[in-house]
Amino acid sequence: MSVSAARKFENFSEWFDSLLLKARIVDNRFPVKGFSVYMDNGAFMLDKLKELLEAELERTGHKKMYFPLVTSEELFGREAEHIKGFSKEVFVIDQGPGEQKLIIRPTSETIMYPMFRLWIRSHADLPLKVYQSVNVYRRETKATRALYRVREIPWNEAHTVHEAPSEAERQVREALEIYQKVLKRLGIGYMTLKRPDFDKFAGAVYSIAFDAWNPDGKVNQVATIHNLGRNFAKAYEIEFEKKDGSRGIAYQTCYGFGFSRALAAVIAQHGDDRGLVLPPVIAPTQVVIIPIPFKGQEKQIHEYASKIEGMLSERWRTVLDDRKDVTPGEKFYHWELMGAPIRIEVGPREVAEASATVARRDTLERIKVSLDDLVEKVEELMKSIETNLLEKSQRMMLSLISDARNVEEVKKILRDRRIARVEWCGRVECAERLKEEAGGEIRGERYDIAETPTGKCIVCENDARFVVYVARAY
Ligand code: PR8
Repeated sequence: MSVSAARKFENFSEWFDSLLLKARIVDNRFPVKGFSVYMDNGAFMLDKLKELLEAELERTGHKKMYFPLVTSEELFGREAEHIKGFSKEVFVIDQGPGEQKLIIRPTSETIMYPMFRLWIRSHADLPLKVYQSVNVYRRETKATRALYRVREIPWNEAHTVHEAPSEAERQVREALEIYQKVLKRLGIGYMTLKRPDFDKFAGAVYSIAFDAWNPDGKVNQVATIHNLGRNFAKAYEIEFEKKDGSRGIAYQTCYGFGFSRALAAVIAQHGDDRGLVLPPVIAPTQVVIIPIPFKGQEKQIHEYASKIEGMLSERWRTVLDDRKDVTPGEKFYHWELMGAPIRIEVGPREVAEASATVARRDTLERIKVSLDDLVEKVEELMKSIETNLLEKSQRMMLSLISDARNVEEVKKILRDRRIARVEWCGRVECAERLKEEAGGEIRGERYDIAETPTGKCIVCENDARFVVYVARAY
């Protein structure tokens, strides 16, 4: 059975903005650009994302810490590329005459690394793996948009320090696995791309990004991983005594996961014309029970519904919607909007048969289940919903990619809200021309698979060196 999702593909902005408000995720009417209010369901899901990711970071030996919100101008300026990349994007606190200005963290390298310098003395102190889930602040100049591009950014950042470049490389792969695992639970379809040099993180040797598809054709970068080499370690003097007694400069990585962007991807990729479709792991309500009243049997039906609630609520976030002044039809509509993965209907027939009618939100299929099998069946359906969302989203990701042999074809692909795969010589001038003429950005080459170019750069027609993906982006 297929459920219509036409509206989000036809007019994404309208569909998305109205859903955010109706489903109590974000109220974006606070009158400061880029600063949002996360309402009950939005706040709940951001917390769940954080829990999910932090569990993986803990499992792999990262230590949670909290660092200050501000840095000084001196610390901020130490790594040349970093300050070049961020200086126009920071909020500054003016403390008044005679006092130094403070810089609010746009990311925490310049706050953490001076401390790493104090903590790291010898190879025995390495590796160091630290993380925090906090808000960072960027004075974004592009148009802001709830969840996708905000100025107060809820995220998780992890920072690691190593003895050798091979260990930093291994750390990049560990980070990749951690993020893949979390995104899989959310059923998000994405590509992992190695960003072209001109688009890497300010101060990094190279950057890998997770670009999730979006119904309007713009890709949504939900997370990034950076190999920092020794660029920051040199600027912040992160040195250590090696096993042989000589001094070494440390190697570093950092990686960031945008909670609000991941939430945007969940909403945008899975949602349909009826509203949210949530992966069970973050759904505020996982099971909703709706009694279907019948004259004279109200009491039995209510008791039966309560019994089912008791059976399920230990395991799942369960709500018995026994509001008296709302019809079952209105309740169905409401919980479909809210994206509750499973709905259970109980009326006189279910009471008589000791059964329940179970509907899944992703496909809207309904089945009759006997009470004895209910817990097991719900468990099975939750797993099936998670798998179905992931498979659907991954298929969609692949189906959006088309090969383009020239700039005109790229233009057409982007106009159709799709992603173009092209061959490129690697020169910035060609990337800029492509952006000007076709409106899309070169997002990078695939990191997970090797793709070898066989022809010419689609812009200058010199030999191509990379197979890259071109898309509009948030
Ligand atoms: C780093 N340093 O900073 P990154 N709105 C929503 N999400 C955002 C925004 C925004 N304006 N800007 C960034 N993000 C490195 C890694 C420490 C951690 C989210 O990397 O600049 C995006 O999902 O790439 C982005 O991928 C992530 O933060 C990391 O930001």
